[in-house]
Amino acid sequence: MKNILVACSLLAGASAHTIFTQLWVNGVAQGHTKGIRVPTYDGPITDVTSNDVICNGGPNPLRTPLPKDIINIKAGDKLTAEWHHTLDSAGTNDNADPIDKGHLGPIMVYLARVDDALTTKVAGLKWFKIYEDGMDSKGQWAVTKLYNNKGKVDFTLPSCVQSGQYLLRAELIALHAASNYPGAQLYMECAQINVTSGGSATPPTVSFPGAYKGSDPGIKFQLYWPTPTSYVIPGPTVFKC
Ligand SMILES: *[C@@H]1O[C@H](CO)[C@@H](O)[C@H](O)[C@H]1NC(C)=O
Ligand SMILES: [Cu+2]
Repeated sequence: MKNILVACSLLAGASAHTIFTQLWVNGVAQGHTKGIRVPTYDGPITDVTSNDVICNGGPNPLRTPLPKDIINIKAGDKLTAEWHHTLDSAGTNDNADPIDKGHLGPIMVYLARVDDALTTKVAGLKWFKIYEDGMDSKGQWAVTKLYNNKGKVDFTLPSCVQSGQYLLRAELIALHAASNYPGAQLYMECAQINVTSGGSATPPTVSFPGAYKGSDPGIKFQLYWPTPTSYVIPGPTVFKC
């Protein structure tokens, strides 16, 4: 019975994906898709070795022309990433907005320094993680909090990060089909930002692709049975000032 229910929920949720569509700075919305490289389709990336895990693309071509806006942020500002089922589902009665409730998993945010936030070259960038949320001790997932908060996730731009331009990569991983690899559904978009009033931090970095492996316990993961009691978020530890 349990297996039948799981199979049905997989079918029902198969296309209820998600897109990071708006960045807020200190509670101020910056505009729907403004400064964010959004895809034309809301599908997942499942190959963690592909360049498509950097800022999406591949099976979900990026909308062109790429945005020309760069969002100004002061180091230490409170940011909010807002996700929606599709580019058009915000404010509709789509019950799979911001995402299908069954797409449980973690949410992470990374930064990579760039000379120009409008750069089209994303291969080879060096990333550090500034936020993560997985599953808490009561079994509540980051995605459930996001769903209950209408797609919004709050985090802080670390106050010691150097001033300059960055790509901000916000990522959600849905684990409902992750018991084998490939199966985990990675959803990520990159926002173009300009950090001011920064410090002098030199965080350790990782590469995309490279930061995740198909065998990582947070990528190949059994979500349903036995009921998980812990979850190891993939990638590096969160950088703290
Ligand atoms: C970044 O912010 C600084 C300080 O306000 C400004 O001088 C610079 O023009 C900005 N760069 C971009 C690309 O917006
Ligand atoms: Cu999906």
